[in-house]
Amino acid sequence: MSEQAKLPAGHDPAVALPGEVPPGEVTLGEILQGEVLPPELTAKLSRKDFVPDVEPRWCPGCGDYSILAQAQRVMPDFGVPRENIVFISGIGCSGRFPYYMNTYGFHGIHGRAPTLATGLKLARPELMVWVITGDGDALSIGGNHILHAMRRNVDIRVVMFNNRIYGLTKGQASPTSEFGQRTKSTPIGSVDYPIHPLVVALAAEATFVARSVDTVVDNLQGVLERAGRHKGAAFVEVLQNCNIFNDGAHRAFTDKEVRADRLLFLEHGKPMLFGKNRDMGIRLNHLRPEVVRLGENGITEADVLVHDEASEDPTIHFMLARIYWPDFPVPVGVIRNVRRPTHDELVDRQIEAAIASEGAGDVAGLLRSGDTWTVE
Ligand SMILES: Cc1ncc(C[n+]2csc(CCOP(=O)(O)OP(=O)(O)O)c2C)c(N)n1
Ligand code: SF4
Ligand SMILES: [Mg+2]
Repeated sequence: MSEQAKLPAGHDPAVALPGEVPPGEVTLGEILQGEVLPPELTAKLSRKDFVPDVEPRWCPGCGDYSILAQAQRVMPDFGVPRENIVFISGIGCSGRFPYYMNTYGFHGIHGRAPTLATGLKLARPELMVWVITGDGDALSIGGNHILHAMRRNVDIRVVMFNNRIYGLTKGQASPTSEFGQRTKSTPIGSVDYPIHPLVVALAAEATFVARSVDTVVDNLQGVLERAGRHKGAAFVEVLQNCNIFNDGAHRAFTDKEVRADRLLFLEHGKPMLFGKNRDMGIRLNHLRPEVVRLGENGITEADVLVHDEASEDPTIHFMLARIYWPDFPVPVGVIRNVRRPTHDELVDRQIEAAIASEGAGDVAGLLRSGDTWTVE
């Protein structure tokens, strides 16, 4: 079904959904720049332009390769010159990503990529800023940082590679490792309950929240493209296989043979149907989600929930972020997509208003004003 579609079915690609920069004649690059760029900068780039002259160093078979390839594929579509794109990462196997993108990049310290990105976006709002992070980087040491970047609606796109393990440090439990999972740091089983990353993103008020899978490449491209066009804080969870330390963590519902029955491909404005025959659906029963089969007990398509990614009320979005295999199919695609003024827009407005009422600032005068002391 929609796995093949880059944008939700029924969605005219020339018309932007709420919260999106419209694809079409005006490129995202022009909008970010606030001006029309000279043609040599907007000349259509290709995937190859984003492939640098270095060989990626991940384990053979790692899911990171596919995420990199899909990101390189969608990047030319934005019409943003490479020198105006920045990938910022923390520490982890995922943290190597900026080296493999032929753009500007910044390999930061553990968990602090959202912080670096916030500063960069504030200083240079015309840049397109991406954050690449892992489940440990984003939700252990960086948990606090990710929350505040999201709640401020900083105009950045966070892509979290979720392999449910610390890969780089060779296999310790992460905040998304399963309860009871045996890892190097939990040899007789983890007694910690895993975090649902998208629930955290929603709770932190992210304005774009989505999930995809490293091996479901069309869906992944579509989600990255939509995240790229979003204006505001975007959080994308990519279910990624670490074939060395947590092989097959997502296999039960992402393998080709089973995914039609076990993934729920979300489409804005469409009923939440899934299954090879599209005869299974999700409905609400006394505020609880429930899997139903069309035709059984008088159930029809009209009973099935219709996905509304643009709803300001996040109740159903929270439900979608929480339901999971084996009790439910795993939702993939865009869960939430709303438009709110971004951090840099609000700061700009504040500065303009302050200058209008107080006049232009004088830093030297400010430093010399009020109480001053001489330290002897
Ligand atoms: C301050 C600090 N603490 C701990 C570490 C060790 N460390 C490096 S990467 C990592 C976890 C990475 O896991 P994750 O974010 O899931 O990335 P993955 O390697 O799985 O892509 C840890 C604990 C560090 N580099 N710096
Ligand atoms: S340790 Fe895992 S996540 Fe890291 S490169 Fe190897 S397979 Fe990928
Ligand atoms: Mg990890």
